[in-house]
Amino acid sequence: MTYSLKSKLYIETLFIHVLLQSFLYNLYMYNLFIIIFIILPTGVLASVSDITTDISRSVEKIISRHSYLTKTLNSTNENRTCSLDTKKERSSKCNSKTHQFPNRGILIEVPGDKGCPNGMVRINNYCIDKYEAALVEVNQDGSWTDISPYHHPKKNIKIRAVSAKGAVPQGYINQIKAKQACHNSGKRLCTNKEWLRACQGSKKNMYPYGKKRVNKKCNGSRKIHPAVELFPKAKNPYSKIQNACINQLNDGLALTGEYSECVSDDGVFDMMGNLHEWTSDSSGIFRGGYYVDTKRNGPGCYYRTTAHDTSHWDYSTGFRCCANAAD
Ligand SMILES: [Ca+2]
Repeated sequence: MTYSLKSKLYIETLFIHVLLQSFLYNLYMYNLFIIIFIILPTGVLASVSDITTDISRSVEKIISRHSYLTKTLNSTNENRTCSLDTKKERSSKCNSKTHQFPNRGILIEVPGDKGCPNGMVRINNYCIDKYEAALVEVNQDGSWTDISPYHHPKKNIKIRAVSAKGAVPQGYINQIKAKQACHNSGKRLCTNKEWLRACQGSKKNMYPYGKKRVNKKCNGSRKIHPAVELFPKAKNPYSKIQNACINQLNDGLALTGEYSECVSDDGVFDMMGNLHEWTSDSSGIFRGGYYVDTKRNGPGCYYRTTAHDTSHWDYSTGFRCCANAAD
């Protein structure tokens, strides 16, 4: 019996051992199965997913950057289009009370000649603006704010003259404001003598471009007076010459430097035509004629208007600045 009992215990122990081994083996295989077919693929997929996500984000960044650049480029082009191609807009949708800002973002002065402030050409011992002046408002921190070139400058703002190519020059200004604008740019208005010398060039020509008049080299022969065109039914259209829409008509006021041959041998543009230009003369003289007429008050550079005092302004009155050369 003793032997049988021992044998029975042995067999039972062996049986339990086999079961346990089998269980452990199955558990091992089960874990192996889980690892091979579930955990590993999930990990791989997760890694692939992470990589895919990273790639997607990179692509999104690239697309976003491209979109930003495209928008910026389009925005720049829109601004430039508004700034440089405004003539159609000028005549078709003009409201005289609306302030337009065609010079936004384009008023860039090139470095001046030796001894001269920016935007200026040197002639002997003085400097003169290369272009008819545009205006900006100077903020307290020294930065600039655009103002409309089609309106007389508002009271109580600090204005500054800018000499830049491709700008709508400032009309609607009297000598008092023009003088302030030059002063705030570290410049001054030109004397009659300085202005005349700059217009005639080193050869003392009658016209900026030479000795004989050549039609259409300068902007000075518009066929219809713009006030008459804008107010055809008015009893006296000439009483409306401060209207902001006048200089926004087609074929009227040109951009600075637009008439590329209207230039002196010193490189000064638009001395004849486009806008009249105030000088420093205390009696109130502006010179050069404007886009309707460059003959009535004298030929070419000798055109001078003395009919108004220094507080007068209308659509045709502009200016440019001079300065003493630094050495
Ligand atoms: Ca002019």
